Amino acid sequence: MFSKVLVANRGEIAIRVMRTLEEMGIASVAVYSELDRDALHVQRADEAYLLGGPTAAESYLNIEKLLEVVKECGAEAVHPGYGFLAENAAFARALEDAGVTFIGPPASAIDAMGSKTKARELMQAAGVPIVPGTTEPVESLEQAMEIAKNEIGFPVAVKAAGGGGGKGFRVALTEDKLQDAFEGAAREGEKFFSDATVYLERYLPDPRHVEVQILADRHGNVIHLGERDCSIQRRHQKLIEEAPAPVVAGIEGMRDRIGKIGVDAAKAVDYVGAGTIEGLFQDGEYFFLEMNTRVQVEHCVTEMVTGIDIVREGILAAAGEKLSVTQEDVELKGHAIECRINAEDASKNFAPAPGKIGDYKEPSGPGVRVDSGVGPGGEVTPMYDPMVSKLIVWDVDREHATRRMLRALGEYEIEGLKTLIPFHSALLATEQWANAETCRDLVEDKKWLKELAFEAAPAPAEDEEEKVSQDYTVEVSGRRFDVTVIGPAFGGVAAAAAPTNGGARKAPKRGERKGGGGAGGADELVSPLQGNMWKVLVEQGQQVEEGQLICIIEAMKMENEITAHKAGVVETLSVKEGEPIQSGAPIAVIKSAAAE
Ligand code: MV4
Repeated sequence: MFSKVLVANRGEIAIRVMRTLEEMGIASVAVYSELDRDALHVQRADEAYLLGGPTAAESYLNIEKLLEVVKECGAEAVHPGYGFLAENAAFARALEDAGVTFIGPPASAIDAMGSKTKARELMQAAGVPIVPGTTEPVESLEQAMEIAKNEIGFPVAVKAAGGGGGKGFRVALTEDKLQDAFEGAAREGEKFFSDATVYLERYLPDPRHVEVQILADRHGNVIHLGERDCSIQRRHQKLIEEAPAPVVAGIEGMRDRIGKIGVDAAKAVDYVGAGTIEGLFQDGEYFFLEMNTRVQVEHCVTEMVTGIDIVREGILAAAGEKLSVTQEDVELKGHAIECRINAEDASKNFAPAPGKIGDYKEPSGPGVRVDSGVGPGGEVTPMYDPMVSKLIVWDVDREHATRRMLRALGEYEIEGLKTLIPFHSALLATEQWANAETCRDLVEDKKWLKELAFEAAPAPAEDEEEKVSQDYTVEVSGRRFDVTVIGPAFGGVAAAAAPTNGGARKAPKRGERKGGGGAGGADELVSPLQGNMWKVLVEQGQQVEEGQLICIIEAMKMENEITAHKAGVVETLSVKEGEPIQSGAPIAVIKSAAAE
């Protein structure tokens, strides 16, 4: 077994891994960025090394520096956690070349699952059911149209081959929407993954997100630990996860069937370690979506119902040992729920809400687990993930677990920043949650949110609905960084930073630029963020519907779709493709027919 392991991550997952290392008698090495000098994961480790500047690129994504530190500290293995370099095959290979063990699957498995078309092809060959659609890239819009019309039927999902987790995912409900979906998915694929390749799937209208936890060792043992339901998402960000999945528990033999699908999928890529098969469940059928070749945020709910330490099994497997459990040993007991306690303001469309934590008191008592990355006096910086902690509870069944979660959420005290605690409390108290109703687009559509009476949110003005980004200035070691956090409103929090030359740019306040009953007033559509005008989809004089796509602004490698705030005629169009645009700058003036 290893005697020293470097944890190439930060926050709660770094601490989670270190806890298991300590129990296994293995020394832990932390790495950190300039922003994280005082972070909990640094204090928790036996040794700690500075990687570099505050941005992820300078620190947690800095492969060269990580290899240096690995050599210097003498760790025999590296645990990547999730995010950052966890699914980076080049990093896994570089470690292998340096004679250091990557605690995860072989680089070949990361590669195989990284390309979603390749993964679909492999899975189909292995007898794993995939969502009906193409396994070959779709070359052109014409080809997409032909396949959609003649083979799949509408609605159709267009997905980026390099994608995953909902990035580069578009839906065309009807034929006339296919071009937008095709081009949108390709563009996003190009931006995020430098790969414009897309493929098509039949769009399932009301599925549940069900995933299977897999463990595999180098001795040919591949087992599953049952499934999780992660259907409560917003813009593809999971918010609440539970195990087991209510919809699977209700059907005789279904767990074994889904479990076998997961095991077959893992075997097909010679998987080693802990991994997850993500899939869609609808009308008693299960379809493979993608495999995550890492330990996931929500692995804890499976740990609670199985009693198995997933991180420990992953380390054993990486060290060449056998899993400590067999499939027969795996027994699901009770029910577990996890709420992600993000520093976000649900009443402001989940706007990121980083800041310094004041007083802080975690819930405890029977069946309560809190995996946190910060503590009293700690800081959630806009530079990284906005998660404060994961609150996980266990109880004998779903109803009791729900009550326990509500109790625990009530005990949680976090001063200084807004978190999702009120949102979770409200959601878990609904009848829809109690009935485990299907909930596609639940949070997006505000289908339930409408009924939630949490934290009196001032009704946003019609044109203020989509809070998409927030600007911050972060100062580290005398350098100033302008950071734009693009809210989960656009496919996840992506913090990006660029050093600034002092004079911090100020984001105009919406009220200021729109209020006052000025000439433009409520007709004016302004840019909610700074970026580059990527595509303009309307012309001057054109009639548009409320919600119609007007333009796409590229900012920090994210595509931001700007839609019409009202129906009417585009009287003025102030933007051109390829030009930079400032936050608050006018895009268009849309006059409603009635007002003429
Ligand atoms: C889908 C889908 C419907 N049809 N694919 C992809 C990433 C993950 N976040 C969910 N994804 C979906 N892929 C096809 N062919 C619907 C979703 C989906 C979803 C599924 C179950 C529960 C909640 C969901 C929320 C958003 C999207």
